[in-house]
Amino acid sequence: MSFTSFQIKEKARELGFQKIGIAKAKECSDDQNNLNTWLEEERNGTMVWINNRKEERGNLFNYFPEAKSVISVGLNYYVGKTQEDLNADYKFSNYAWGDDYHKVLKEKLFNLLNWIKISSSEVKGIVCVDTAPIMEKVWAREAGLGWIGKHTSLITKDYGSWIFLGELLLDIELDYDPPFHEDLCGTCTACLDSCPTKALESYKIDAKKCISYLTIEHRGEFESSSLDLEGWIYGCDICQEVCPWNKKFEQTSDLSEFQPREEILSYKNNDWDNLSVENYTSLFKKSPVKRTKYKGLKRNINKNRKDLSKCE
Ligand code: B12
Ligand code: SF4
Ligand code: SF4
Repeated sequence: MSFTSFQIKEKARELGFQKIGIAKAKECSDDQNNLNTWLEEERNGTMVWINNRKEERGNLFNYFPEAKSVISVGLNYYVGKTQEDLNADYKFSNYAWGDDYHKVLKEKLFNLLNWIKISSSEVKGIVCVDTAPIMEKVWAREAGLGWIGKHTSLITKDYGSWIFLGELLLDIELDYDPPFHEDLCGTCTACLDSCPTKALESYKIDAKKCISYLTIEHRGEFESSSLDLEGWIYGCDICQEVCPWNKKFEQTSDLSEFQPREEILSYKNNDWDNLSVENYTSLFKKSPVKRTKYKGLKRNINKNRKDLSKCE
């Protein structure tokens, strides 16, 4: 092998990742138990795809039997703006203001894999970003990037939790980083106290109650008429906005792909209320918002519109 762990990290940094760590591939039985209990308690709602591949998600070797190393990377997406910078009363999660992160991270990770293959063409690797059946936050923790907070997202000491995660799984041994086994949440409960739908218990989420799930993953009409989306038409950032680690350590990314699309900043309530299929299609080209489809986004806008009109 003609490269070292150090050189892989240098290359990953050159590709733009702020956080990089390497974990030894292994079974993580406590995390697997947490996943299984979470599923037994039906906290996944209608996300049956988590249950369908739980054997792989809970044990990396069921997904990639030859795995030896997990290169975990983090890409900062905080762009220095908040919901206050949007012109509408509607709120729109900052992770979806720009281009689809799946594509952005995958491109960089494939670049890294191809670079490795130049010197060792026989190396087998798998690029993962979000959709692969693995527990990304667990691997980020094992690779030393940070800890899983009470709001269940991965927090880093230098960028807070505003980072996307991705992995390159390899069938070769490398030098490993120490896992991040500290829990720096301490006695703080800001996220638990601020979640408007009480979706969070310490370190555990009930996705069915989470506004992010309801506005992105849930299909069809909302069952409860008393549901309040608190103005969010796509995703929800509250538990991250209130986290002291974000308030103190968030750093602004100048990555062009993650900068907010002009319309997201400038649209008024009226523009969202009258969003046409054509506007939707052009505005959300290459964006993660495509996941809800026009119908889903429209449903979210209408639900919030009814709540807003009650306050007028
Ligand atoms: C399903 C999913 C969701 C679901 C469920 C969220 C969740 N926390 O599980 C919904 C739709 C709600 C969601 C929302 C969001 N998501 Co999401 N999501 C995922 C996905 C695809 C799988 C997560 C999963 O497997 N969940 C099942 C649970 C059981 O697994 P887990 O959370 O990893 O399990 C740990 C903890 O939950 C905890 N735990 C669970 N049960 C128990 C029990 C006990 C006793 C203890 C102590 C601990 C504990 O420990 C587990 C490990 O041991 C990942 C990508 C991936 N492949 O991992 C992205 C991912 C987690 N999402 C991401 C993002 C950005 C979001 C949002 C911020 C988007 C938004 N702004 O709207 C929100 C955040 C909401 C929140 N508070 O978590 C990022 C998070 C990046 C980061 N820094 O952590 C990921 C990693 C995608 C990526 N590639 O960047 N998401
Ligand atoms: S994303 Fe919003 S609804 Fe979901 S757990 Fe966090 S604060 Fe609660
Ligand atoms: S708000 Fe407090 S408890 Fe919640 S994740 Fe951040 S530090 Fe941890």
